[in-house]
Amino acid sequence: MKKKVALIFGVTGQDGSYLSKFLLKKNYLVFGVKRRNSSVVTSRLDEIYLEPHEASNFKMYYGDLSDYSSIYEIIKKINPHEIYNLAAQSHVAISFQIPNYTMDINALGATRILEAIKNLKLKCKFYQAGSSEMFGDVLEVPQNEKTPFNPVSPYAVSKVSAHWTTICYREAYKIFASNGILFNHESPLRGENFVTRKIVRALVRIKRNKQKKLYLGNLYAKRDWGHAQDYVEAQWLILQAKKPGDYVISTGKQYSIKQFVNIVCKQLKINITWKGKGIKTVAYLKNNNGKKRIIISCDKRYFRPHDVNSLIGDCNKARKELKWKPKISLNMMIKEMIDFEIKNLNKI
Ligand code: NAP
Ligand code: F7E
Repeated sequence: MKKKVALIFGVTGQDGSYLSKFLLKKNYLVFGVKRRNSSVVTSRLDEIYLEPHEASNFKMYYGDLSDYSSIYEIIKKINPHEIYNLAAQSHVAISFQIPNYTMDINALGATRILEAIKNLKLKCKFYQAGSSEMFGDVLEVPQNEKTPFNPVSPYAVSKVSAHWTTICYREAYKIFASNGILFNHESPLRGENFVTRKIVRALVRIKRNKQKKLYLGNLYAKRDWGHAQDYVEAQWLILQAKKPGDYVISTGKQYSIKQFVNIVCKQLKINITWKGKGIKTVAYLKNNNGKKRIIISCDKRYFRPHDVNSLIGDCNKARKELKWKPKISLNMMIKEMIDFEIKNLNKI
């Protein structure tokens, strides 16, 4: 039987690497699009890309979501069955510093892919990586597909634009175009400046006396965290549904950043005590001689002009229609993240 062909924009990112491995296991031929960087950024794909050869089921092309001609030519050449748009300027705090770029890549980038599909008159299916950040200052608890969006960052506004463009092309041109509305998902391959990876990495290093302190921002924000491995399965299932649609993907459980720190400390057997409020909150360790050492403080650099305080998803539609459910618990994920950081430290 002829292999199914998938094209992934954002293949070098966290989800891109998990999705590539997932699709290769399903016997797909996988093409990834990477942008030009001054240094090599394919480390997340080492397992499948280190020795590229003609017979490989995984290949990469250079392209950029800011460049319509590259997108058009790659899609034309590959003629994929499925396109996954995972490419984005995905950091919410940074979107306040580079709002025009964020809009260009996240909002117009999705439009450029959909325009190419339309202009080439392709029958392929399209997945758009939407985000729980679109719910912003939430208007309903928990959030589902019918909850109105209320975005509060340039990142969230750009994702709302891509979400509606996807629906627009689905309805106007009958393209099989679907939106995932994914809540936060993490893994050992998460970018180092997202809060979960930053916390795990720092606390492992503090435990090993390789770092003195961890500086964080808003400790009281709450998130619904899942594992990227479970969430890429949902991305694939969304494109296997009979009809295109929009799906919330979440765990339905919520923790604050402070609670996340507590779980990591418990697993690492770091005995901390919290003190103070707001930006003055600190966590300290007591030495054997009774002396206190502060290991976590807040720093205003890590606060956002407008933060999303509380997110929790209701993924009943995905559970019923896609038969999807999260398999990896927060505790299991944190253990995997800790083990990965320890392995990294041992290599040095
Ligand atoms: P990520 O690790 O930041 O990966 C983003 C990918 O986009 C990287 O491969 C990056 O390339 C690529 N990219 C950035 N700008 C590009 C451009 N101009 N042209 C082409 N490629 C570009 O993000 P992720 O966590 O895997 O998330 C995947 C997608 O889901 C993103 O769209 C994100 O906004 C969305 N999302 C993520 C979450 C989450 O919790 N992870 C939740 C909801 C939605 P480089 O490697 O060169 O930087
Ligand atoms: O922040 C707070 C911060 O950057 C989570 C992206 O994948 O998920 C991600 O966006 C929370 C926020 O993720 C620090 O203020 C405290 O309230 O890990 P984050 P995010 O902003 O939720 C959504 C669903 C996406 O779509 C995005 O692409 O943690 N926080 N202290 C901190 N955050 C960071 N980064 N660094 C801190 O020091």
